[in-house]
Amino acid sequence: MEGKKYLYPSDYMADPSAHVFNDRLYIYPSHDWDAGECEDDDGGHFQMRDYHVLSFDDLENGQATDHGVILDVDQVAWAEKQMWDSDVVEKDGKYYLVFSAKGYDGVFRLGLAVADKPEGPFIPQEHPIRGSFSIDPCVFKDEDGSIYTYFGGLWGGQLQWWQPLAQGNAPIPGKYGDQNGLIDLGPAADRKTQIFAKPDAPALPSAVVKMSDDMQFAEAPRQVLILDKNGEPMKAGDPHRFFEASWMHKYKGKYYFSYSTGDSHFLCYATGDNPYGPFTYQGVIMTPVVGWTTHHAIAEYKGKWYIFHHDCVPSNDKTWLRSLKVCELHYNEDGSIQPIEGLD
Ligand code: FUB
Repeated sequence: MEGKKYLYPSDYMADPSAHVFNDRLYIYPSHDWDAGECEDDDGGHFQMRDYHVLSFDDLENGQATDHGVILDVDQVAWAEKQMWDSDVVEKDGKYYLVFSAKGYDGVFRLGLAVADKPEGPFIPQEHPIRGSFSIDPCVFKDEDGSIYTYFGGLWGGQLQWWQPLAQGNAPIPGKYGDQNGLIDLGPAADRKTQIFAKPDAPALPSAVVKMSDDMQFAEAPRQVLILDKNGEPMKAGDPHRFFEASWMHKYKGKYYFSYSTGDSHFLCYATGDNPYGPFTYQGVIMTPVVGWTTHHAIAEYKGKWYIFHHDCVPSNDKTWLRSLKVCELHYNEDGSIQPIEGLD
């Protein structure tokens, strides 16, 4: 594939998850629209209400098929708004959509909806996944059939409310105790210059959890530890630390955990030898794109590897109106990923 291609120019969509089901490529994006909300550091301008699914049988030369709305916020009893990133996994012939949404209590949780086909319709469960929190699920099925969900996102994604994970499920909004190496955020208007952890403290980790047969959490979520090349936990002040948008894929037996660095706008990756990690930081996959957020998925289709992501070029940099894009992903002989220029 030469260069990059916009996947669906006729609508604003973002946060792609990509999977091949029955030889067809499916993209599960967030569905952006202009809700007229002011931009803020908690993502209040991302007021998505529904999900569509797109599919392709010829990614490079063909057009996307839009299968229409597969789930609307009004169908989900527990969710009030903000249908953010989602992912889909196949298990025993059923398709499970795991999605992020904000409940009536103002807390982001992960929801579950089930379908008989990859293109839906998806029937939501009445309650969020037990013990879930924060945003941006990536549901990864390993070769032995075990399913893991990676999730979490800082700032508006509320991951900082749930540190340390071992303390149970009660959120602690507004509290950033020193014992965790965290500092108080102060008023929202000041946030741009602040971070949630002291720069030389370990970066706040995302979470991974094994799923049970009924696609609930089979265990307490574990921290996803990213180590630097010296084997030390990556620091909160490192511009390559985790922020949101987890993705997991496997290449030549290695586990590749990739993510967005949020306020420093990179897509980065770390590798490990099992699904729980720890993962060792390897480098940047994509430099910043036009638009504040960057978010991706990596999948193999018809013998080639691709990265799916979004940018805000078509909307003239309106950060809440993003467009899906794809290009090829290339590995070096040693398994490292060749970095991609985000502005191309
Ligand atoms: O789409 C809303 C949020 O923006 C996602 O959850 C993040 O990953 C970022 O792309």
